Amino acid sequence: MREDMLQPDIETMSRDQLAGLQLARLKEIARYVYKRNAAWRNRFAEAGVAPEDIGELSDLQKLPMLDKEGLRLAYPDALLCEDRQSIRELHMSSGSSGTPIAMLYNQDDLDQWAECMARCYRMAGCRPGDPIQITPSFGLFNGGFGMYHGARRAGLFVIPTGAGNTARQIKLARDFHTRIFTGVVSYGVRVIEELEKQGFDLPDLAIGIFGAETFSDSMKRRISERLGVEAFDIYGMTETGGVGTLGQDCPDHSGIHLWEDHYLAEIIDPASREPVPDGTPGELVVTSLTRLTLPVIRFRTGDLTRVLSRETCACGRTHLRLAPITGRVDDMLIIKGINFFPSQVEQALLEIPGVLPNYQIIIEETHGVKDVRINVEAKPDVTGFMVEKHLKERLGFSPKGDIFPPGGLPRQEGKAARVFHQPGAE
Ligand code: DLL
Repeated sequence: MREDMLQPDIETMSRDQLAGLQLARLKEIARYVYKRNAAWRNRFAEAGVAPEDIGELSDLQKLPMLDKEGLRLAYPDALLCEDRQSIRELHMSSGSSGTPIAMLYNQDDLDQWAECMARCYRMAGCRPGDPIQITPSFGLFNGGFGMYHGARRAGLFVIPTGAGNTARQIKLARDFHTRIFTGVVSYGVRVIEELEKQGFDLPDLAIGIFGAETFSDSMKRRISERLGVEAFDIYGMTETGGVGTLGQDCPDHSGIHLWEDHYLAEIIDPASREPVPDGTPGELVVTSLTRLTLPVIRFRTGDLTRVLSRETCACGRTHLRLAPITGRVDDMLIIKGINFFPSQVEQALLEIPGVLPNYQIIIEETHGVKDVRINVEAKPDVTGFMVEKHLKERLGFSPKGDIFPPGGLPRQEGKAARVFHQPGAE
């Protein structure tokens, strides 16, 4: 019995077996959506394809892609493939641009979600009875409930604190010997601040599971060291069924294992929409093979990553590994001809000793010319010159900005907004 695997047979299945399973499931899900939903039939018809045209895995490319806009237009339930009576839960993305995206679940979908999440927990070293503190919010955001469903499946002792009230979170973690701490990445930073303020640590903590935001290597290092945990990067999104559905890194920390029996991954060039070879960065496109109420086929996630490896991992798992998500296709900033992602700014900032993981990237526009200011919190011995010099070395340009004392920048609940556009600058 391997304690670190929930389903060893599936998690270590040979690549050939996995491909066979994926093909069978792809054919099935194509037939299923076609039979169950008129909007899916129309989508297939517009692309000139029918479920019978899927003979091998590469035929996936004949199927039409679905993007966020398509899902927004389908709000609340135009792509529903199950009977209304069988629906058991709703989650929704907050949707920065107006109409949200809704995800509906029947019992099988909830079980599938719990299974994916529980695999992540076991992979991170969580064992039945371990106290787990779940700090993402419980509500329409999928983070809290997804981690809850998975923790029940994995037999953990659930402490469902939800978001906020950091002082109380720490008290509970001490009183109930929390071993596993979960949250959105920026909340890990909040907890560290509070611990430093209170002047103690949490000796029982061993595992930190964070996600929902880009998680640079420097941030991982900080969180691991200061919180005294092994930090794991968990991935998922509303559209694929929520947190953990797309996997997590294992103790080898050599990429995010994507649960390939449940999801088919493609990486495309976002401009041409053509597939790119393994190792080349691009946009992740995902097909859910086993979800029933609102399956997605060739969903353009907007997330940038690359396939790191399809070889068997040191942990024994065969499911492919993705690079940590570097950002979203539409996050890329172009300032004075230089392209960069907010995650690169974070990585560079945190390499400077004394700089704290709270920052703002402010895009300003004067007479049609864009410029960027980077405000950051830092300890008193950090100077503006040090920050500018390091950013120049790492990013190729030297943004202006201010240094704030620890706690000087505003705090946010939930996912942290890092990029702000000043009026007039778009
Ligand atoms: O953020 C699910 C989640 C909750 C993941 C808690 C991990 C922990 P959404 O609100 O739908 O769902 O946002 C999904 O967040 O497309 C990515 O852009 C980003 N994201 C999620 N996980 C990661 C990660 C949840 N590990 C969107 N690294 C996704 C980087 C992530 N970005």
